[in-house]
Amino acid sequence: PKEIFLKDYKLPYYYFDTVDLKFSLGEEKTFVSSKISVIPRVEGSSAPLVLNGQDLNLVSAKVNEKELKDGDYLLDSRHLTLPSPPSSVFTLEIVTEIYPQKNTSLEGLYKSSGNFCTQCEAEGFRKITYYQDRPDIMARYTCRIEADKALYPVLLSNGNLVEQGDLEDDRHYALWEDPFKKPCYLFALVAGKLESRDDSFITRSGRKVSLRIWTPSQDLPKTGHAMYALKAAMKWDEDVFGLEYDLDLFNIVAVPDFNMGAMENKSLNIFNSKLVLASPETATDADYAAILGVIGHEYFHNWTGNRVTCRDWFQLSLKEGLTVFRDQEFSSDMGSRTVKRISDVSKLRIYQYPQDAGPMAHPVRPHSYIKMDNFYTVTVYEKGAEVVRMYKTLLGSQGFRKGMDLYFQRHDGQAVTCEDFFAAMRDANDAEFSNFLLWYSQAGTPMVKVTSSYNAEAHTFSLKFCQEVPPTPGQPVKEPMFIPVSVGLLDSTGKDIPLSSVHHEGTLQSIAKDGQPVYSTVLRVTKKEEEFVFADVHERPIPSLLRGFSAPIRLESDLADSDLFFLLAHDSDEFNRWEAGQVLARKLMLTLVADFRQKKPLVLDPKFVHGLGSILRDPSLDKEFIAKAITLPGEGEIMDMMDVADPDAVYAVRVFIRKQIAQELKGDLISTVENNRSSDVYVFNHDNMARRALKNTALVYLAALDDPECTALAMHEYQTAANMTEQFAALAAIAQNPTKTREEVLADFYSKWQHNSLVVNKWFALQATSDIPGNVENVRNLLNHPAFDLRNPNKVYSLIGGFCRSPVNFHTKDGSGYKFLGEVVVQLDKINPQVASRMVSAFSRWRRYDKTRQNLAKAQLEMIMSTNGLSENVFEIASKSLA
Ligand code: HT7
Ligand code: ZN
Repeated sequence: PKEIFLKDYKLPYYYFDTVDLKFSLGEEKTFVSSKISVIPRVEGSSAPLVLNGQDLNLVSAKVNEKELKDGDYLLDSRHLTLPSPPSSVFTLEIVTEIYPQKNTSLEGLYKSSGNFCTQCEAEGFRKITYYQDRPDIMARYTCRIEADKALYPVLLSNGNLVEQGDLEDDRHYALWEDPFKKPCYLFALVAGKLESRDDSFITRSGRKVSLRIWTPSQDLPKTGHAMYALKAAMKWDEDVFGLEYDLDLFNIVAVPDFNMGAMENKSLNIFNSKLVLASPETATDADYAAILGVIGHEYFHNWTGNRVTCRDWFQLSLKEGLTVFRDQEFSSDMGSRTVKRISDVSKLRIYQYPQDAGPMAHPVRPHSYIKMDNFYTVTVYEKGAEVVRMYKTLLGSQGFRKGMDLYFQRHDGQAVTCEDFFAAMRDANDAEFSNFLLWYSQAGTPMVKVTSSYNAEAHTFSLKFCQEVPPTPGQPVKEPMFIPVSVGLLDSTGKDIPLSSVHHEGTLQSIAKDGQPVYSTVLRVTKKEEEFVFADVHERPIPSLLRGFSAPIRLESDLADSDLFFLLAHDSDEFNRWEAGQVLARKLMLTLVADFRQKKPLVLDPKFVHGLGSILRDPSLDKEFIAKAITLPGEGEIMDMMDVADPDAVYAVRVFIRKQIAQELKGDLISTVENNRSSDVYVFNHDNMARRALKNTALVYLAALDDPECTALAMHEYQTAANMTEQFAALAAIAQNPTKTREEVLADFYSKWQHNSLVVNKWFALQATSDIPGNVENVRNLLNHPAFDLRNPNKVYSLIGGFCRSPVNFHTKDGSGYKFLGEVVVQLDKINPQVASRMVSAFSRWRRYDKTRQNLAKAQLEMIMSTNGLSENVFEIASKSLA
């Protein structure tokens, strides 16, 4: 397979001005006609016009209405080339025949539950017609759809509906016109039996926008939350960024078969149903929160992605990092900022840090790819969002907004690069931070060591930073990064000390602003080694470092455990209170893992239990914060910190600590459950979600004890739960232990929910991620369960993806977990390469384990590589994992 490089980017030789599409949808095949007005970039150019195409049957091609004959064009399995097209504006007409019914890749035009839909990002439009399938080709589209009227009463595409009517043979048509120029990856079409929930939004300039959410009729009652989220997102973007919606209609369609979460097609967002449908009985608080975030995300793309798009796919983070940042801020404003930040940072640590330290490590802007689909990663999305957040940290809210305004002013309607975004931020603020751009080009998580010292005579407090960016594939040597480190200093009573000034490289910089005291400041760490000395510090302070997680780094400080306990109890930065607890927990777990490996008896530090107990009992704290603060770091995070990851030891230690905490805080945990029961009415707001989160966390701790009292309590919560959040948490609590009750409750849950496929997916995931001994066989059996379907990505993500997250069963020492995954990947690759390559990624960290496990995992990767007809998607991940 061919690797594509950023350095090879060339402007296109031809632009497309208008594109008129016509789809004639049929039961066996579909005809697609396109009429494109082509403009040579340079008048008189004699360059060939190369169009991408895949799995297409070419029916005809015309240039300026003249049919092309065999020698007029070249056709191979991936391209249609016109060797010498006209040298000035011309019309190109192409007709292709495609087979959406057979398209299991869910890319291009395909069928889902009897309805037609499209997915064109990144390079799926080439499966519909021959086209220059690259985002810098922006054109104005019309789309005429013709289909059987009874089977497909609803016909949707981008923009405005300009005409519709009946045709012969019980068919009908609709003509859509999108007034905005767009790249083809934003094209969409939907045809099917759907109904809509209708609402409207009045923009701040007084325009009425019709909002429609389309689903099969039986699901319509579950679209209320999605509509609420959409309207909230529209209002938020106006309030926070001054960005208004630009058409009179906004459609969302929910489909059950979708490779990712959702797609921001212009005015016709297509969503995975799990991110639209919710009712208190069937969806958890986490589902409700995800719907809010993703509806927001796709809506925000209308400006960051659609109005201003990417020049090429290497710039993906330009739209994705920025839009993730925007959806994170939106969710923060709609709920608790601290809790949202904790969740986002946890996600980064659990998923992105391992990627940054493994064979698939790549910069936020990758340098090359074989298959672009493989670069829709946590690095491009979540680390990319952290990069955007750092602009805001450095420039302040107002400075960031000025940068955004300038970005839209300069680039509306264009396809641009990450440098263009950087330049807008810089120029709007007269800022000087050129080596900030390294965040786009250097992979790897910077490691920053901090040492502190207090000078009681000079009343100064020094922080010395030393940074190192680890080598990553293709980047053995790194330059120092520009790292914003937000810092506060606590006095002995736990209050923030006012910061007056700091010495840095021979200058004394004032921190206080306009005579007002300042309690947090952002240090700009830009060198390999650097010292900052705070002046006027009249007692030895405890530093609160990297407040709010101001940069995506690994920070190692010389703080003693007593300092961390102090920060846990007092830091005004709530994120850092949580973080202090996590640092303590990580240290403790690593020590116990070492003890376990040396067969020493495990003893839990009573100070740690005491610290958690104080948090649990503190009525002044937000309940969701408490839930997060008493949750231990996951196994993956601890394994990540070991020279050789030992899943069995980490798992055993985590279970030991959890049981110990449950035992020692049993009384508090029981009252936490009892005092936080819900009323019958489900309310989606922070206070109610926080209460449920705390209750569920306490219940899971208690059930770990596997004693009759706690099991009875969990059963009671399961049976009396009035919503899925509590019912599922009680089920998960009970399912921790390999008992008969577990089997009974799992069976009961399935029989209750067997007709709701989204709930059944939760049931699959719960069993797949389970740590109960010997679960590989169980999961293997579930592959044959009547409700399982390898063609449905949600089912695969629940069962197979869930299984790969189980620290003990996936990594079973006999290799049965790896063998299972290897076999599934080979089977799945023939159906859906995008999903298969997501699954094969679970092998990518095989070198982190002991020799026995390494050999077993490697053997599976080699088996996959030797499979005939392997997709480029899986090839890229498997080969890079082995390299
Ligand atoms: N921009 C969307 C990306 C997407 C996608 C990419 C590859 C394959 C299938 C896909 N479905 C959606 C989603 C987003 O980030 O908003
Ligand atoms: Zn996105």
